[in-house]
Parts: sequence; C-alpha cells; structure tokens
Amino acid sequence: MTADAGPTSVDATAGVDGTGDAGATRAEAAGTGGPADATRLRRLAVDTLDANWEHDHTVPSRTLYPHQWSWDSAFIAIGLAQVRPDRAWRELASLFRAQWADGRVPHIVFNPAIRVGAYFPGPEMWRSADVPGAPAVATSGLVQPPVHALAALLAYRRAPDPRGLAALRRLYPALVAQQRYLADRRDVAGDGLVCIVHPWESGLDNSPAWDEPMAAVPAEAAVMRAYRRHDTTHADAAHRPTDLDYARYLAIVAAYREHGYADRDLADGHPFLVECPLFNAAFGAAEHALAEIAALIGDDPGPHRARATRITEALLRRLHDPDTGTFQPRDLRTDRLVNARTVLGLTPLILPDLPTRQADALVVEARSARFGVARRMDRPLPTYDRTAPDFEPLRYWRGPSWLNIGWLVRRGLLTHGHPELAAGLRRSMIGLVAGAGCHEYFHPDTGAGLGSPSFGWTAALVLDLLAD
Ligand code: 2M8
Repeated sequence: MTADAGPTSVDATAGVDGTGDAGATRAEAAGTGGPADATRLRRLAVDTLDANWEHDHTVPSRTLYPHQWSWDSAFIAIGLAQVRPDRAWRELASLFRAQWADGRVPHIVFNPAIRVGAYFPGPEMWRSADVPGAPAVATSGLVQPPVHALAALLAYRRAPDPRGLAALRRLYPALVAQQRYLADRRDVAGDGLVCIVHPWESGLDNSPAWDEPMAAVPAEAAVMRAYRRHDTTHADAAHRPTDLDYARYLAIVAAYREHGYADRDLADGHPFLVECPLFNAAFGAAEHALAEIAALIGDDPGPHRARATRITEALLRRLHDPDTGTFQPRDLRTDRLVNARTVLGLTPLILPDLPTRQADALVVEARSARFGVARRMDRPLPTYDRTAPDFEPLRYWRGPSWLNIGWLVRRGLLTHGHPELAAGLRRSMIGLVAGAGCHEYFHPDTGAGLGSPSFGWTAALVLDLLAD
C-alpha cells in the first residue's frame, strides 16, 4: 500500500453515461458521465497536481519519486498549461536548467532539500558533480524519451499568450541542444537512431522488451543485500522490478559512470545498448514539434522537417519488423530485433510521416487481442501483449495500463485518421481515473489503481483528455 498524501479516488459508481451508449463498460460509464462528473475529475486532477507541486517542479509522487523526472515533467506541463500555465513553463524551465553542457537532459534532477535516502539510487550513486559539464544541482547521468518539444508546443497551444510565446522562445535553443546531443552522441550504430544505454532511459523500466538484452548483463540479485531499496517500502514488491533487475540496473549505471558518462566507444563494451521504438518515435516527433515552434518564433522550420524525415526513414529501415508489421527494439550487442511484443511497438504512430501501410499495420496490432484497442474498450490498454504467457497484470511495465502510453497511442490514432478508436481509448483512460483516482498505473483487467495513488502525469494527462 502506498502512502501518498493527497486526494483519494472518486466514487466509481457515480458516473452516468451521458452519451447514452448502451452497453458501455463499467470503467467507461464511470468516466463518461455528465458535466458534474467531469468537473469532479478535473478537481481531483488539479488537487493532485497542486499537492505534488514543489517550488519549481512537480514530483511524480511525494513518496515513491520525490525529485524531478524528465519525461514526467513534460507530460505534467501539458496538463498544467490548462490550469496553471505559469507553472507549466516553470516546470520545463527548471528541468532545462539542469541540462548538461553536452545537451543531455538528465532523467532525474535531485532536490537538495529532500533527505538523503528518500530515493534509491540517489545522488551518491550517480556522482554527477565529478563530471565536467554537469550542472551545479545533482542529477542522474541518463536521459529519457525526448517528449519535451512536443509538450512545449502542446502547452503553448493550450495557453497561446505572449508569456507562452516568450517561454517557447527561451526553451527553443535548449530543446535543439537536447536533440543535438541525442543525434551526435547517441547514434552508436551510425544509423540515424538514438541508442539507449539503460532500461531507465526508455521510461518502461522492466518492460519484457528488455528481457533479452538484460539477460546478457552480468549481475547477481544478492548484490542488493548491500543496498536499501526505497521503492518497496512504498509499493508492493510484487508490483515492482525484481532484485535481479535492480542488480543489473546498478551494474549498468556503474559501467556508464566509470566511463565518465562519456558516449564515445560505447560500442566497445557498454553492457546495454538498444534502439527503442518509443524513444526514437519521440526523437522524430520532437523534430516535427520543433519545426512548428521554429515557425511560431520566426525561425527556420526547414532543417527540423528534414531531420524528422530522416528519423522516420531510419525507424522504418532499422526497427520495423516485416514479419509482425510492428516495430521492435534492436539490441545493438547482437544486432537483432527483440521478439517480445510490447506497446512500445505501437508508438511510432505518433509520427505524422509514418507511411500509411505501416501505420495501418500498427492499427491492426493495436486492435488485436494483444492490445484490444476498440471503439468500445472492454479492458484498458496494456503495456504488454496480454496473450503472452509471461504477461503480468500487476508488475509495473510488464502488463499494467499507464496513462502516458495510452495518451501517446491515442495521439497516434488521431494523427493517422482513426478518431473512433481514439475516442474509445480516451473514454477508457478517463474511466480508469474516474474509477480509481490518479494512480500511477492500473490493473489491465479490472482497472484497479496500482502504484502511487497521487501520480503527476496521470493527473495532468486526464486533464488534457477531458479538455479535448
Ligand atoms: C519510473 O522509473 C524510476 C527510475 O527512473 C523508478 O522506477 O524509480 C518509471 O515509471 C519512469 O518512466 C518514470 O519516469 C519514473 C518517475 O515517475 O518512475
């Protein structure tokens, strides 16, 4: 049981389906009620964001994640833009203040006011202060999917005023530097795609997508006896990555840290090198967003459009699996595509220039029994093929439903002309929050809330969904 302060769940039975959709599922009915229901959900979401606000950023969760996380801040800014636009811009600005000289945006920015030991692994494990070019504040040395340019653009669209434009103008060079870091330093295979050097960089930490590459990382679960994991005191251990996962996470962190977080020669021995479809789809979507931001602030969108085209081409060339019609991560240490069919494979739908044939195949995959996207969804979108024998409905990114992923897939469905499926997914996601509150993730069969009960991006993205 988690112990976050803040609002608890809304009454799951209170929603009445105002659209008259006979046969709507319980979760859908709870979320598609009339205006009173939407008002209550909005209140819950705003209260959650307010409770998690911490001087210049929003913590994902007061207990489990008491610092600032990179892609969380991006999703959170999208929701904040609607209700507290000033905070949306402060959220992004504080994250980018911690950008390293090489352009990397660290995946965690540690709040020095939080007691040592409140999160594991903390600053003592990362030792960013030892690295030239790291900011004054302690950070991790990893990155997360670059959804920030898209977030900044969408935040501006929700609050298109002169302050927003000024904020966009200030952020633009930092967003460009973030992309340049990824393009110049992380293209380990020289194929135009970004390589992630740790599963934490994917954001889907223990996804079955990483089982094959992680199996090659030498580590023993017993190593964890020397440490105190903080997550399992706030969340059920059965819902979290295992000790063996953590032993491997730490081994990969140590390897990168000992290398001074330098990205040259990674191919010679770094233990985890993977090209992830979601990370690279975000990388391409960022160039599309930067093109629009450039146009808004009077800069040249052309180079961004050209880069976006090249990224989509590289994704098609390197990560598209013609046998399944979906996108799969590529393990650069074996140069093979990973087999597990996870929701990562659907996310290139967010690329507007994905060709129709491949986009259609992704929609077929999304509608299959594996993921169950439908006009009327009877269960939430899972993060992993629900027909797989190792599908785990409770364990973090190995099955449960997450709002940020559903939000991205819905965006992709809208982009590629599937408004009815997008509407079904939207209703299902709103229904999850109406039924269980702003939880971190949800049981993919029952919709029960799991993880932190007061989670930042769930609150922010439900606000965004309600506004559409
Ligand atoms: C989770 O990851 C952190 C490590 O970065 C953790 O488990 O401690 C993931 O869900 C990640 O996607 C997310 O950004 C982070 C904070 O919400 O938590």
